[in-house]
Amino acid sequence: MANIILPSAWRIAEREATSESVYVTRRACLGLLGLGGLALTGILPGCSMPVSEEEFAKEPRNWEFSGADRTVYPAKRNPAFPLDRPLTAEHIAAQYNNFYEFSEAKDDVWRRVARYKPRPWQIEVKGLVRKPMQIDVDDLLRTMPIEERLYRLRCVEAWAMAVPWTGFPFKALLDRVEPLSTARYVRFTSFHKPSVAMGQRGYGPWPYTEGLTMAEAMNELTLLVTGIYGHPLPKQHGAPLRLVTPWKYGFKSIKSITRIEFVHEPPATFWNTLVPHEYGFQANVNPAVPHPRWSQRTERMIGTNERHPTLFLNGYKRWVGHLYT
Ligand SMILES: Nc1nc2c(c(=O)[nH]1)N[C@H]1C(S)=C(S)[C@@H](COP(=O)(O)O)O[C@H]1N2
Ligand SMILES: [Mo]
Repeated sequence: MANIILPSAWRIAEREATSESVYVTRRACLGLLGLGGLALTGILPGCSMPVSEEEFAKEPRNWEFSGADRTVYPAKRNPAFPLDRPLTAEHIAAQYNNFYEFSEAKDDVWRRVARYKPRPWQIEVKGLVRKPMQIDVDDLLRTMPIEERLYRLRCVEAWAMAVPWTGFPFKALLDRVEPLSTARYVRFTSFHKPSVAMGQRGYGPWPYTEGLTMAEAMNELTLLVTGIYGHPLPKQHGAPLRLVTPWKYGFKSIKSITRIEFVHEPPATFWNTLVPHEYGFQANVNPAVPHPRWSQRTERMIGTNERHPTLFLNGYKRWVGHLYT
């Protein structure tokens, strides 16, 4: 695909990673500084500051309680996952999102999801399982062991946040569908609706897909997330159901899941298909392995811009280290 990139934006992109893909690096957002590349649409998007907590509270909410989850939130916090840093402010996390179905910029996803409807929502679980199922997300919620966990999330672009997710361990779903011994990978598929998700009218192997090995999927850390900050997920965070694998780069944590399949062969995934030399299938957080265009040694916390050294496996070695020896 032809692409026009301003050299100045590129130099900044190398200093402070800005976008997952060479195909989509058209703008860089550095604090107050806005440098836009030329979008293919011909629009030069601005680089806006997040609105304040007070102003944000006046905006229409991007989440609502369903009948089922009225009783779920706030869920009891599981204390097994301590944080080494303060939580990111809710209004900051809610205004800085990677969700390419809606925008290539992070600062306007929360506005562009307006017409997206996360309910009613069916989830299909199939493939190499004894008990395949198709279930409404609210029926799933009603029967799963819902809890809150504090996790760090590290984007491959070298920014990070720390948030309270609400959800249930992937393992609980696995126990219900009973995978066959021939299942070696799990393939996740996001929604596909170009009429509301403008990004899906452009390039990309839509819908967004991701994958895990069975061992990764079964790990205690692997969470299917339905809420954040003690309430249901706002649309920009991937309502009504997303994956969170905190030891892997954020792009593995696929949003708005419609299908979960148990398969024998490694599944093709969105970023690995688009830019295979930059985004591997495994995508474990590792300060010693630089991205081809930037270092991964440190990360910037969104909201505070505080710098932290990147932790091996994002600090979750205790839980998942044994998977990779
Ligand atoms: N369907 C879908 N899931 C996705 C993405 C996406 O573009 N589409 N972006 C990923 C990336 S790159 C990151 S860093 C996280 C960001 O999650 P957040 O916006 O809730 O912080 O979502 C991941 N899940
Ligand atoms: Mo990301």
